[in-house]
Order: sequence, then structure tokens, then C-alpha cells
Amino acid sequence: MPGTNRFIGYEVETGKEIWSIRGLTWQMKPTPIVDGEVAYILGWAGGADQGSQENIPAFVDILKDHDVNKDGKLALSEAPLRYRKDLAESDFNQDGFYDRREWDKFIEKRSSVNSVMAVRLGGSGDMTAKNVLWRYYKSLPNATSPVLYGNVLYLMKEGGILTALDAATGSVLKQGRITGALEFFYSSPVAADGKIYAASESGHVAVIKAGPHLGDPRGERHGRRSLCDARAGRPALVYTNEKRLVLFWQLIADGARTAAHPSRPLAKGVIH
Ligand SMILES: [Ca+2]
Ligand SMILES: [Ca+2]
Repeated sequence: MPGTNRFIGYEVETGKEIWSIRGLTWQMKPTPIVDGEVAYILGWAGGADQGSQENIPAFVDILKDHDVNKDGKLALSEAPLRYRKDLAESDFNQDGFYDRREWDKFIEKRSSVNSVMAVRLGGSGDMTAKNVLWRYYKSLPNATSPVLYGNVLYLMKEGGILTALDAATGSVLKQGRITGALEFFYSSPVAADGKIYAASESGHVAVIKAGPHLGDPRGERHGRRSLCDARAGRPALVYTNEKRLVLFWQLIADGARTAAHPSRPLAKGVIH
């Protein structure tokens, strides 16, 4: 299960933590993919792209220099100015002060790095050094989950940028923009019938030939705005015939209600 900064394996019967992987970003939205013994975990959070990390002093050191009234606590007003904006979210018990635990979590947050990573499952304790197979740091989606299809991992980023990664190594096979859908993507793409289907916020559904070369990505408007405004995660099922594309959306925001939305017939030539 992915959480703030760690991917954790729990014992199903008891919920006891068995192993973990460090290095996740601090705000996880996409759903990880598990394929056999390997999991693919994507996370993107504001201020955590590679290169924007900060070395925050340890709690004992920050108290030494900034506990002005010497009460053994760090008030927000005592914190260095450059930390205050980010610190607001780290006062977990909302008492206006930062204790050791809250400060340690702030250090972890400001050192976390956005990435998509492949990890081998299993082990015991901290498996970060042994089980991280690869990480990739660029063109990461904020909300959409990746799709693994064949040996390719697809990332659908807002702005209509689709990246195909070699699932074995994390290297980029192809990256391109989806013509006609250069906009936000909140619902996750799905794969079926040799194609990737991606629906944008305003209802453009792009059909892209799967594989390392991505064909020629194009978008055509087939959905309705309300459909994609649900920001509902991944369509549960997609099938096509010669004239019609059908998407079944899992409406998480509506309490696990499933809806089917047959689209207008596909324009000739959209499927590559
Ligand atoms: Ca103080
Ligand atoms: Ca506090």
C-alpha cells in the first residue's frame, strides 16, 4: 500500500507491517500497479520535483537557534521565514507548535522526490536498498494512474503528454503530445485491444496504438464534460467494435456507483 513517503507490505490476516520501501513522495494519488512480483508506484506532489529538495536542520538544532522564548517548543512565528508556508500543513495537532515528530515529518516531506518507480515485492523490514529496481523522475502525472500493457508502462500527464517507459528498465521508449487533447487528464487511461484509451477533463477520448512507438497520438471528442468531470479515476472496462467505443466509469466520488456511457460513433481514422 502506498502512503506518505513509504510503500508498505502488510500481513493480510493481521494488518501487521512486514516490509517497506522508502522514497515515495509526500502526497500519493495514483493507484500502484502490481504485476507478479513487481509493483509500479507513481507519486507527484507540489514542491517535490527532483532538484527542489531542502536540507532542513534536525529538531534539536532548529530549537537551539530559533526557540526564542526557550520554552522547548518551536512556534510557527519562531520558524525561519522560508519554511513557514510549507510548515502550515505539518502542524498535525493544530496546536500552533512543532514537536519532534512533526518536525521530523516536515524534514521527510521536504526531502521527498516525485517519481515513478518499480519495486520487487517481499522481504522483511526496510527493503529500499535491495528491492528498488528503477526510478524515473520526469513528465510525471499528478492524478492519473499508470497503465502497464505488454512490457510498456504508460504515463498520461496533464497537458496531453503521454510517455511510454520500458517496464523492465524505466527508460523512455517514446514521448508525445496527444493532438486535440492538450488539456487536463484526471481519469486514468486504460488499455485494451492493442490500444491505449485516455479521456481528458473536457471529454476528449484519445485512442493511441499501444507499443513502444505510440503510433500517432490523436484526440477526438467522444465523451461528455460531465462524464470526465467526475474525476473518477480509471474506467473499469473498455471495449470497442467497428463503430462504437464504450467506457464504464467507476464513479468513486459517487460512492462506487458504476455508470456506462456509450459514446457517439468513433470517427473514421481515430483508431491507429
Ligand atoms: Ca518556543
Ligand atoms: Ca503541533
